[in-house]
Amino acid sequence: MKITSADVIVCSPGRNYVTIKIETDKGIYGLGDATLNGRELSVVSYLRDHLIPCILERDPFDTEDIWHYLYRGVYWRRGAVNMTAIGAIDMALWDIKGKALGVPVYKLLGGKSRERLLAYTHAQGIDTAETMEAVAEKLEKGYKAVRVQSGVPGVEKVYGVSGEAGQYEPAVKGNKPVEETWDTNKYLNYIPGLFSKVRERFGEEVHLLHDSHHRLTPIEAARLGKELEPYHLFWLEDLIPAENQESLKIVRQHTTTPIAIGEVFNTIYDCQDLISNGLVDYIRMTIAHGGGITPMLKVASLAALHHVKTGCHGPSDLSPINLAACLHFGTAINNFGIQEYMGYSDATMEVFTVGYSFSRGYFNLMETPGLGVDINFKKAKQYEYGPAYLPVNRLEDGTLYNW
Ligand code: GCO
Ligand code: MG
Repeated sequence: MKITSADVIVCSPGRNYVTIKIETDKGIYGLGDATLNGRELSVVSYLRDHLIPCILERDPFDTEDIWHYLYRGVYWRRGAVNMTAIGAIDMALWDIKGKALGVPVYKLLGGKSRERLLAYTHAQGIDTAETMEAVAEKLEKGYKAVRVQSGVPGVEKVYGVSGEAGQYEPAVKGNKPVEETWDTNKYLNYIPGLFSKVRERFGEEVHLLHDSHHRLTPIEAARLGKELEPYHLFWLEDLIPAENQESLKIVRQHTTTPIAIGEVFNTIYDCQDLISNGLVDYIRMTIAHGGGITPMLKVASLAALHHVKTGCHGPSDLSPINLAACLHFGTAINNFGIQEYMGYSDATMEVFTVGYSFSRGYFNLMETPGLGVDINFKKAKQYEYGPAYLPVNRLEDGTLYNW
């Protein structure tokens, strides 16, 4: 079998998505998600101008060699744009392999390690009262795990809280980022009270998660972890920015609240110290941004050695193709932890058809060959791309901060 051509589709059904379609001489094609929120077109150009020409004529079954060819071939290793592009190709090649053999991709990765996959969703509100209602609504829908985010009184806009009712979407269409504001002190004073009320009302059984979105210093993160201990969180996510990983030791020394990190990582080298030094409990890398299924199997193996489980990033700013790839991966590995799931807009689901189902807090994979996802080109064309940016964040005195 040979790769004969490939193209990149950019569409915006509710939000921007980038998809690669790789064709073969056997009439089988594979799909991969190449979406990098806020920097979409850089991946499009990288794929079209540089990577696609390198994979023509290759046998799509040679995923290991093709991955190394692209990873080492660039010379300038790692980086989000590079690894998202490589990840999309790798995903599409596994899709082709599954379709060619008539089996779902998970069967090629290790087979079935579980019948269904636990997912967590988001609940958010402008304050505790609204957030509690959002949690109640998700529990009524059957979710077993909920990420709880709330606005903080006195802080104008907080990460994870939508301006209007409905789904949280941080990327705003326009030609430059919107600016948000932040106050750590107000946040730290507010969040423990929120979780106390949520536990009191909803009991111990529901898994609760929270995302600090890279906004704390190590000692502030330690305080939050410690103060949240009585509420037994499933995880606290991205407490501190991930560049200075040594500093997670301070957090670890002070709290038993489980820690999740890694949605912005793109290679095993970004997480190897955190994992091997026992500084995280869940690794958040995802298939699209982590360079594909091929390297993520290695991340999962490393994590398994150190009692770390997976918790793949699965926001609605990655397409259902990435979600499907995560589900095949999560079905096949032993140390699957949980899968993020925000749901998708109706427009998105007009464009993509999926081979998974979701019910009462769990995903079930269908036995469709390959990744089990498809894209409707005619529909996709109706939703035109427009530039969108993630926000930047400033402290109340105007200092630029982490978003
Ligand atoms: C999450 C993430 C997202 C990111 C978004 C950026 O935990 O789901 O933090 O909300 O902010 O994916 O594009
Ligand atoms: Mg996050």
